[in-house]
Amino acid sequence: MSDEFEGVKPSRRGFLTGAAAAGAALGTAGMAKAEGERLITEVQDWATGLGDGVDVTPYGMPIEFEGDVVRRNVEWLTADTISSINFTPIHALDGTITPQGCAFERHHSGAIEMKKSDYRLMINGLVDTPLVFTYEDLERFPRMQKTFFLECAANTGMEWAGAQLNGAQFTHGMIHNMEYTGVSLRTLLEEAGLPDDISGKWLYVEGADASSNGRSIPLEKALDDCMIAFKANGEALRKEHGYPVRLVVPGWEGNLWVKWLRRMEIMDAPVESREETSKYTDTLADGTSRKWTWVMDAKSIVTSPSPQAPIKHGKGPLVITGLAWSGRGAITAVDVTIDGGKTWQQARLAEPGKDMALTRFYLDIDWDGQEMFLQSRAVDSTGYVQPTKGALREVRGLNSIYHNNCIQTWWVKADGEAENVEIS
Ligand SMILES: Nc1nc2c(c(=O)[nH]1)N[C@H]1C(S)=C(S)[C@@H](COP(=O)(O)O)O[C@H]1N2
Ligand SMILES: [Mo]
Repeated sequence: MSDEFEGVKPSRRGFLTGAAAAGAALGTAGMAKAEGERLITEVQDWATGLGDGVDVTPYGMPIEFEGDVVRRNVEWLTADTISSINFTPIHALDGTITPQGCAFERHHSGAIEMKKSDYRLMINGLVDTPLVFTYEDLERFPRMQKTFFLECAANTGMEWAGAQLNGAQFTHGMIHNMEYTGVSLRTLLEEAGLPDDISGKWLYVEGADASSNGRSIPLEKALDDCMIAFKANGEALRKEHGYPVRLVVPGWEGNLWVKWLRRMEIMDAPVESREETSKYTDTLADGTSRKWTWVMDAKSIVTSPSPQAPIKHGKGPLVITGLAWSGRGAITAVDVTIDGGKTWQQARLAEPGKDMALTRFYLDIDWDGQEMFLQSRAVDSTGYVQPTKGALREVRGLNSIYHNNCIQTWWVKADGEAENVEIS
């Protein structure tokens, strides 16, 4: 063994001590018993024959036993599957990156199929030179790579008037988090030549699908941190996420992240399109509405245990885990309560929070087997604290849809099953 490994290899004594300590901790929980473990002591089928060759799976799918980790619909929201939505199985995922294959989809007129060779992107309006780029043109600009969450403004929107949907996938699954590769929007807009004075200017963005999903973005935001992405999690965007090119608008509502991006026009006023007037406008408690609520405020959710991820192992060591995010910056802390908010404990962040990306949190407890009212509460780098449902309702009333970032409660019963409830 070469010298550079000496320092990192655990000494035999250290290793044994570690193993003994772990054994003791697990022993109290009644798990990890060596005695009578036939899966260890007897030779199994998979060890007597050969496995698949490397030619069997040119592109891999999850193993069949994970077949329930899939997008799901809510039937009464899905009368029409073309202008519709499905949900990410966040209750069954861990870490922070959402695989494209189970990342929720939202289409206003279905997912369209376009070849890279047919792709064109136009920049026009108040620019020096209107331009049309091919896909290959876009690949020749300096690239950037960053991870961001996309949350539909309607995520948790069914929960305003009461606890409705039984599962984190359904209450909070209109979210995904991917590592994007692409070109900064500023780079492209500068190529076309920006107006001398950008203040008060807008960028109207639209997609190539029949709905076009046109939205107006303040030019300041477009030049700040937006990007046009052609890769997600290292591979080409999937058709349903906008292949070959989508807009990435960090921290802002998903509706602005135009898929199959086709045209961007610099204007001196917003368009006030359907998607930013009759939709994506928030009704308030007094019946009036507010618009231009682009930023997704800090929010968190316990993904397990939860209604679709009940506790099956009984009392003892329990890993409570979930996700937190903020459109205004990074998550700095997540608190968890098991008694409906009487007492809070600070959860462990798996990694320090990153700006406008999902953060994974864990709280390891010794569960006494009694019912719990489980909640999580996110704090972001602006100091903002995720509000209770009651506090949010005071401002927003019961008839809102979008931007519901309230604290969620799971009632975990003594048998480990969990239910979506509200506590007053
Ligand atoms: N062209 C186009 N872009 C679109 C949409 C659409 O229907 N057409 N839906 C928007 C909405 S409302 C959301 S929440 C996100 C969803 O992105 P996803 O399908 O990748 O999850 O895309 C946005 N971009
Ligand atoms: Mo959305």
